Formats: sequence, C-alpha cells, structure tokens
Amino acid sequence: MSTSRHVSPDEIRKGFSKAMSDMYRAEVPLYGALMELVAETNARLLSTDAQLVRQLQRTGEIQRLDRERHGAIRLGTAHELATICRLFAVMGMQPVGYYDLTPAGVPVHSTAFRAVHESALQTSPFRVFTSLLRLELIENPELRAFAQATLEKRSIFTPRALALVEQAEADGGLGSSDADEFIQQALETFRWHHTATVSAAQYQQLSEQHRLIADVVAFRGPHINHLTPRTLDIDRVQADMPGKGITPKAVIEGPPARQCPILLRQTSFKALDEPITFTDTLGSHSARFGEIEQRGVALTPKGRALYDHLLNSVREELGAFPNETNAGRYTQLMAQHFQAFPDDYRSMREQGLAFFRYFVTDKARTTQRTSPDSLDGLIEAGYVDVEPLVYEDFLPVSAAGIFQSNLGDAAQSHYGVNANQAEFEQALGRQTIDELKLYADTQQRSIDMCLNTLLA
Ligand code: OOG
Ligand code: NI
Repeated sequence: MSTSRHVSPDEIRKGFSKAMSDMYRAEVPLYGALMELVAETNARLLSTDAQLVRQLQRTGEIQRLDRERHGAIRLGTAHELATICRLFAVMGMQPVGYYDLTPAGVPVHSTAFRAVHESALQTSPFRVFTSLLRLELIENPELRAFAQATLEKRSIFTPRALALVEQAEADGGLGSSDADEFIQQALETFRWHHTATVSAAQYQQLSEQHRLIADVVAFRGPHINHLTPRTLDIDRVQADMPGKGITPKAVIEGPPARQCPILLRQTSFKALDEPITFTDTLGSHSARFGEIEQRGVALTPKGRALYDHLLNSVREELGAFPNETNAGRYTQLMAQHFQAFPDDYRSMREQGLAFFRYFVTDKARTTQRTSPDSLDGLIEAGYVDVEPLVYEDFLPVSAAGIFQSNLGDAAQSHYGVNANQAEFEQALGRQTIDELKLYADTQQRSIDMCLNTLLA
C-alpha cells in the first residue's frame, strides 16, 4: 500500500513534465521562442478579458495554464508499449482513448497517457500521445523482418528506470530520492539520439516504405517529437508566428474559431532537419516539430457526433485534405457549416452537447437562501455557477493532419485495414479508458458536491 513515505504520483508527474520541458528547451531552440510567444499572448488576453479570467479561476485552469504540456512518442513493439504503460503509471498517467490513424494513411494506432481525476489534472495535466507502429502494414516481407529484428534488439529503457518501476509496483510508490532518480532515468527514454542503429541505405529503405517507419525503427529510442503548450488564443499565435521566424502549417486543425471554444484546436510548424550519424555514413532525419493548442469544452457523445458530422461534411465538400492551396476555402466552409453548432454555453448545456462543472457560489455561502430543490433552480437563483469542463484529450482527424504536415504529403499511404482496439489493448496489457466516462464522472462529482452542500 502507498504510504506517506511515498511521493504522490501527481508530484512525480509534475516533476517529470518540468524536466521534459527543460530538456526540450535545451535541445530545440525554437521551442523557447514558441513558449515566449504563447506566454505573452496568454498574458495579454488575460489582462483584457475579465470574463475569461473569472472562468479559468473558477475551474482552476489559470494555475495550471503555464505548465500545461503534451508530447508525443512513437513506439515499435508491444513490449515497449506495455512497459511504457507501467512507467507512466508510476507518474499517475493512464491510457485514455483509442485513436486509429490508418484511415489517414499513418501506420499507427495510439492512446493518450494522462491523469484522469480533476484534482490530479489540476496538479499536472501533462499528457503524452503515444503511438504504436503497426509493423504488419509493411508489405515487403524482408523489410518487415528487418524492422522487427532491429526493434527486438533495442531496449528503450535504462536498467535503473526498469528497476524503479518494479520497485514502485512492489512497494506501492517511490520515496523522495527514488522519485527524483526515477524522473532522471525515465527522461532518458525520450531523449534525442544523433546516432542511428541502421545504415544510411537501410534508413532509406525504411523511409521509402513510410517516413514514420524509419523514424521508429532506425533509432535507439522513441525521442519525444514535440512538446505543446496551451494558448488561450490560437489564431493570434498562428498570426504572430511568422514574425518570430516560425512558419506554421496552412490550417488550424479542429473546430473553427468560436466565442465558446469546443474540444481542441491545434497548429504546428515543420520538423527540423537534423544531422544523424548512420552506422556507415552521415545523413539527416526530421522528426521534431513545434505545435500549439487551444482547449475548449469537452463534448458529450451527442455534441461529438455533431462535431464529427459537421467536420465530415466540410471535408467532403472540400474534396481534399486541407492544404496551402485550399486553406481559404476550408476556413470559409468550416465557419459556414459550424453555424449549426450553438455558440453559447447555455444552449450547449440545455441541448446536452457539452460537459460542465458546477460550483457553489459566494452568494450561496453568504446569504440567507430560499431553497430551490433542483440544480436548475439553484442555478437560476444564483447559488450555483456553471463552467465549461475542459477537453483533456486529442482528436484523430487533427492528429492525422499534424502527422501528415510533419511527415510531408508523400507520407500518405492507403491501408486496407481498420481500427484494431483489441490488438492495441493486448499489446498495452490493459484496456484503454473511455474518456467520455471520465468527463461524465467529473461533471457528476461537481453536481453531487453542490447538491450535498446546498440541499443537505
Ligand atoms: C503525434 C501527432 C498527434 C496531436 O497533438 O494530435 C499529436 C505524432 O506525430 O507522433 O500530437
Ligand atoms: Ni501534439
């Protein structure tokens, strides 16, 4: 059992997120520039939008905003995935959601490791989009066997990291100095390597099969390929990026700009071309890119169905993947189709499109209350405030757009296979958590808290 001798997994995650950010800043100079731009933009917006400040104070997001990050890695084998699942568990991160990227021509399926309870998210919302390469999609049998053998030879975890994972599992946690060591050891898995484990010709062959396959197979570890801060105004940051020497992708993924943001909007800039020493000669590889995101309210199954429907209808009408040449038309179609999605929190709540959190107001605490007996009555009377519950996850179509923009359009293949969640979970060694259940639970806990306080 975990005891007070143990550092809480939430604190380990917070320390790890900070260590990761420091490593990435040292390795990727543009990351620092992007962080500054996001911080400036957030500060400017918070100094002018009192309503937003109030909302973020209520939900606590204002305190976590400047340490909010997500990263991404791509793994090669089932064993690596199962082991990283155990490593993330030490930091209180669990696999949430299943994402199939094959419809977009990317030979992976994925989950997001993150904290699941609102109080744990408050301490550190750090998340890692984690993909598993689907080796069975390599058509050439010799190349597939080579990729498999190469991956089986590597160990992406340090012996000490593995020992500390086992210790944490056996003892129910880690003490303070072990937790510090764990953070340093775990970080090694995510580090960039300037040397490859294959020859330049082998790299080339893997790359011709799919750029992503070379990125996974040719290296000693699953380098973190981006680390994304959260902005409160993605359109502003996108517009200001060129002024900082950063060229963003043509369109912002996700929903269009709105008064009341929903789900997740993301944009990225191209991967760096970095020098690599292959086993026989020098060359280069690009994998690491920059990305920013803006988060909005989580949608219920009904809201999500409406989002998916509207997005699909835009993509159908556009008749192509959004790119530089059709970006204007894409933006216009998005704005037009999404008029069908109510853009005020009240309608979204009344129509059951989004999740919310409920809070007892100061008025309820300080005044003599009449006692309405329903939640709606308490809201009407000003005893309960409603705030949007922020979306903590990812979007498959957006993720595909991010992958593609960074791998180059040549990286699109057509795979005749589909989602295989059962196989992914078998590799993972456990089931993934349904994110919709997590949002429903958080919403319900906040309702119970209000009702227990006010109707008791
Ligand atoms: C992951 C891309 C997906 C996001 O934010 O949707 C992603 C990758 O390129 O490995 O990070
Ligand atoms: Ni990302």
